[in-house]
Amino acid sequence: MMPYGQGSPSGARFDMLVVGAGFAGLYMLHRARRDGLSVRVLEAAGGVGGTWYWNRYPGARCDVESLEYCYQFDEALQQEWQWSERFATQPEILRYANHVAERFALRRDIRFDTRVVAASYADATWTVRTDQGDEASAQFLVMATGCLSSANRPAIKGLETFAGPVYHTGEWPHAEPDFSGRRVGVIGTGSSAIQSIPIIAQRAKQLTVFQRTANYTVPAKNAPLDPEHVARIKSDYPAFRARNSLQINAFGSNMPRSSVPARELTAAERRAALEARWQYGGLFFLGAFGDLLLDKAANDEAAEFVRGKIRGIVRDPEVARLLSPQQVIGCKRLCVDTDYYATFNRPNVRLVDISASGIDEITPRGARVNGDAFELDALVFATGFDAMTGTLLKIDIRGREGRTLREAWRDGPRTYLGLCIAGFPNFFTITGPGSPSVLTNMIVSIEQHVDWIADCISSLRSNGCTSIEARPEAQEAWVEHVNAVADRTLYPQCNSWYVGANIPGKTRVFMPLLGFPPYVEKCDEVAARGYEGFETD
Ligand code: N01
Repeated sequence: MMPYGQGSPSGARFDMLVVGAGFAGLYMLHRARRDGLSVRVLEAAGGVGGTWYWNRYPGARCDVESLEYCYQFDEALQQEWQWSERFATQPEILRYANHVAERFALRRDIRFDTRVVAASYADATWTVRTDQGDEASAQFLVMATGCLSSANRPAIKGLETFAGPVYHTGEWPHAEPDFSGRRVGVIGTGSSAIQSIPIIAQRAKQLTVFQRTANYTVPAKNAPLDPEHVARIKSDYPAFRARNSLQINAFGSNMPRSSVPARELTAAERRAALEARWQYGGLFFLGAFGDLLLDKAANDEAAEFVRGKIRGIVRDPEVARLLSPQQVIGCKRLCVDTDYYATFNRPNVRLVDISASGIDEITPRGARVNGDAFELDALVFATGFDAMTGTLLKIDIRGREGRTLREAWRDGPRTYLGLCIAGFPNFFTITGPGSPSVLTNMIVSIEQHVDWIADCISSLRSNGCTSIEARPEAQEAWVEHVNAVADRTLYPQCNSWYVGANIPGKTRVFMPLLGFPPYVEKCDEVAARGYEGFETD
């Protein structure tokens, strides 16, 4: 049996256990240790990095700019680390995570290759069981398990008969598959597919893309970082960070969302605004109008603009038509690409529309759709994740009186502030459902949550309390608030993973909260009022 970090026997007791050593777990460990707590992190992977450890598929890259997608808790760290490109690649982000682990000597308190399978609460203590067959306990349990960490592997008839290798973008092997001379099939056209398809197309003999729903994607316009731009940002990094934290999504103060609604602009002005943002590249496209995600007419105009771009790029009109999404733009996560649409002009790439009835079956030699056979040597599932709740619900979590999280969340996730759950004392979720999380720069949201949790624990201890738990009525009011905010927008209108629509049978609830600045204000206010909405003991 492996020890829990250095010198800690199995069954050891800590002040805090953290599940996951991605960006959330790493900072939680650092901050709690700094506050004098004994902490252990349990991590299923063989290394740090979380999502950036697992998602090492070709072309994986962040869609938040690298100067923002990094920690700000340590000024020397943010000054010294050198990013090479506007949008960092997965290998570079993983190097950064490893650098942080090294720099702050975090590894000694992380146990790798250890998956938490159960956690239960009794007598102000959480006891956690792992797949290594041992246990550890702590006063506080922090789930730093990520929002997109449970791969969605759809059950397609005959899949087990396929003769070639099968990959999932979210669990990509460390040894890069060799696709040269091979006929590769990619299932799915979300962000992971849209990033990997242009690269796989260059490597494979033939690429077949199975598309259920066409997706909007805008060019990244990625480039090496300009040293003068970097120097400008770094000359006053804290002020840059402060400006970003006032943006609705906690990033992008260099190209803020317009406050002008589309209807107040002329047709030429609207077109110019969309074109400027298309040329600028990245998610900023959705900020072209103040009401782009609020007003259907404004949204339709942006959507049609992108369809026009697709028609201009893709030479075959039928392929262009199939690639043209029809849903509200932005209510599924907007994708950011390099050469995605142009890839469909390549002679070795074909698009198969499976919108009518999916893939009939996988056979040993490929896939069958509508009776047509497609021969394949390798299959790539780019089918996403059981987002936000999947990983938590796979763990047998039991709170007060043995109540399971599965029961508590039977009708969808319910939290107070996305941080705590009624019936589950001393249990925290970093970037949990009901917090801005996936609608923001995740690292900014992670730091805000970690600091809030650490401050909360310090306050409890200085008041001589041993436990804290969300009150049911505060939680209910919060769930209503999250839904009410979403209902004022166009977000709930699509079959997105934000509402759990990608997982058969999952309850439909809009899981993240829109609007970072008011959320931070609310969290600070709750703390300032002596943890309003919580019961302490
Ligand atoms: O997953 P997705 P993803 N048969 O859920 C299809 C983040 N991310 O891994 O739309 C056939 O978006 C599904 O079709 P449909 C980012 O937040 C960020 O690509 O459900 N197809 C869809 O096309 C992102 O949103 C970055 O009809 C099936 C695709 O698979 C999130 O991760 C990069 C199917 C899944 O798309 C998830 O992205 C990558 C089935 N049974 C990811 N089931 C960046 O930072 C599903 N599909 C840039």
